[in-house]
Amino acid sequence: MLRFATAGESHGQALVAWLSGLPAGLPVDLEFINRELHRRQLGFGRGGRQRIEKDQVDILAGVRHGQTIGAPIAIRLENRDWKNWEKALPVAAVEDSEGAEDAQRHLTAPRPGHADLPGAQKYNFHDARYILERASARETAARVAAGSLGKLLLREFGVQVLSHTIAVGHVKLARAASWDEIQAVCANLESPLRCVDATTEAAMKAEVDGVLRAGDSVGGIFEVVARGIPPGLGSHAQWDEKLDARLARAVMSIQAVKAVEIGTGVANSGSFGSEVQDEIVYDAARKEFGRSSNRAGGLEGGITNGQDIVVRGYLKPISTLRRALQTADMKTKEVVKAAYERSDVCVVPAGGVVGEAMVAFELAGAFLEKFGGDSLGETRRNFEGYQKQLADF
Ligand code: EPS
Repeated sequence: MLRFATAGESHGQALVAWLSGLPAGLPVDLEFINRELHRRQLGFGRGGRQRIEKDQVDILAGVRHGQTIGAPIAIRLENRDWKNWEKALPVAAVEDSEGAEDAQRHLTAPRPGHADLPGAQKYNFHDARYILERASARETAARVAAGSLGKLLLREFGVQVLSHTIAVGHVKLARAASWDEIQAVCANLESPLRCVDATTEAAMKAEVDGVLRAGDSVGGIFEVVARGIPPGLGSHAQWDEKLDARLARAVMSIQAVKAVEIGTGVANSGSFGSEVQDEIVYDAARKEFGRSSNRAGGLEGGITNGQDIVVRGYLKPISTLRRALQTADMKTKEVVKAAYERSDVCVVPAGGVVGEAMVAFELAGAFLEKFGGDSLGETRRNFEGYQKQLADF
């Protein structure tokens, strides 16, 4: 079973990821993983933190001589900012002394929309510091490292997982993006918002500029597209085996995501069946079933159908606002302005990279459930046997 978990606070020593279940013999391309980590750090609207961090994967276990060995993989990502937080968040108990309290950077004015207050209530701290440190989207760096290993497995079988921005605030891409355009926008590390359309991207940039000036923040929509996934991953047979449900959970778990859409699911709910279902076609030369459109986003009955997998994540605006909203102090219970600390104002392009990681990881898991294999060669044999079954179908 393919699994991963992360640990680490935003301003702690490091983030770590633990991953298990990849077959042995998978080549591990460190440059690829570092490029993915770099892509996550980009985007117009990020805060000052990205000038401090330079995420680079440090693999501690499970990879030797450039390949997986079937053992659990342990990954460490340094937090360069830790040196500025050592005094605030030491591991050891803090002695009572003058100034010790201030050094801990308590946060008692919870930000509406953030995990600050419910987390503090749940864990019984009258300070949101411990909560926000872990709720922080800094954690997504560890997810991208883990997801990039899922991508490396899928890459062996001709699958690519990419993303692009389809909305920032009120500005929305009004047309479909082609695969070539999505590939180009993912290859272009200079693209400020990772939108395939230059005019729309300029309007998106203006939207971010506006909120920067106003001390506000803005959300948006990213779209993840996976190409090359064979039909037959996931299952209709049981609720928790449905791959659309699993993908939705994986993307919904990303910080600030408040809605997930598969294909054009939202628009489909307001259309007639004849306008929504993708008609089935057969390509005799390739001995392949296909669809004349892909409104289902590559999933029917919770099973992949061979079309592109399309998953959209809807991000709410970041809850840290320079022009702070009203809140109630956790200690004094007085009405105050919510806390403000350095933050991003728009994370949609980075959200897309994290979305790719989560989708890739979930697809890699479903792929290994179907094809199994303790070594990559065994996985490949099983995959090829299935390819033959499909061709003979
Ligand atoms: C975040 C707040 C900011 C972001 C951070 C997520 O960090 P800081 O409080 O250190 O300025 O930059 O994201 C990252 C560090 C990252 O690498 O994505 C938050 O509160 O969620």
